[in-house]
Amino acid sequence: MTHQDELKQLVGKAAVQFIEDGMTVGLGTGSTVKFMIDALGERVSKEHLSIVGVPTSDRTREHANSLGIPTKSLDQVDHIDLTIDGADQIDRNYQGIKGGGGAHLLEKVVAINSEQNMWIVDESKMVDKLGSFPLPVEVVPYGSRQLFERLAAKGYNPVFRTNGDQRFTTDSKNYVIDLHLEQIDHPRDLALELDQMTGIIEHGLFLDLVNTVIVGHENGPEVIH
Ligand code: ABF
Repeated sequence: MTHQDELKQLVGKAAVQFIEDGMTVGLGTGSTVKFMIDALGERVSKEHLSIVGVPTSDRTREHANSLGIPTKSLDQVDHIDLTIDGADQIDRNYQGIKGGGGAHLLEKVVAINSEQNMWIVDESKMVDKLGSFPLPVEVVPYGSRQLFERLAAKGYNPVFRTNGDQRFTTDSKNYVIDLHLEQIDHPRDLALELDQMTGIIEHGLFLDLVNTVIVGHENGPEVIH
């Protein structure tokens, strides 16, 4: 296991301690969350913890179910107590970039329907400014080439995400365009601009959404509220 994976496992296990019996828990997507779900599966089987998971991707649902964690879709529950998810970058204002795994649309849908949101990351994700990680944008396939050209004309350095020699498609069967911006000085302005571009379904700027961040360090998990 790499050092980064050790830190991911550390925060995954730390996060599971915040889950109480009877909770409805949003389950994020990504390799850090995988460690969290592994730890949650142990608590469910050993402590007979009674929880319901609301997954943010097909792969998370399959992983949770394989460990005996019951799951329901968002529309089958009346609320979510706590969502635990990963992130690609978090800045000093606890604004985030998510979507490196292509799941940010359903992650954001689950997040805005959660009473509490927690991000679990290894320390490499903490940055001064967002942007060195390409900003994922989920787009409608029909007209995506025209949208790509509009983003290029804005100087946003768009790249269609691929999966081998095919276009990458999300669980919702949409495409992802990654914007190579290097540095995002005004995340709110950019979010507003992207929100208004027809054809863009959702971008990976997660602003004013997180309540708690657990950062994995060599000397242990740091819990930031
Ligand atoms: C997920 O967590 C995605 O939004 C993001 O890309 C990912 C981070 O990936 P990892 O935990 O594998 O570093 O929520």
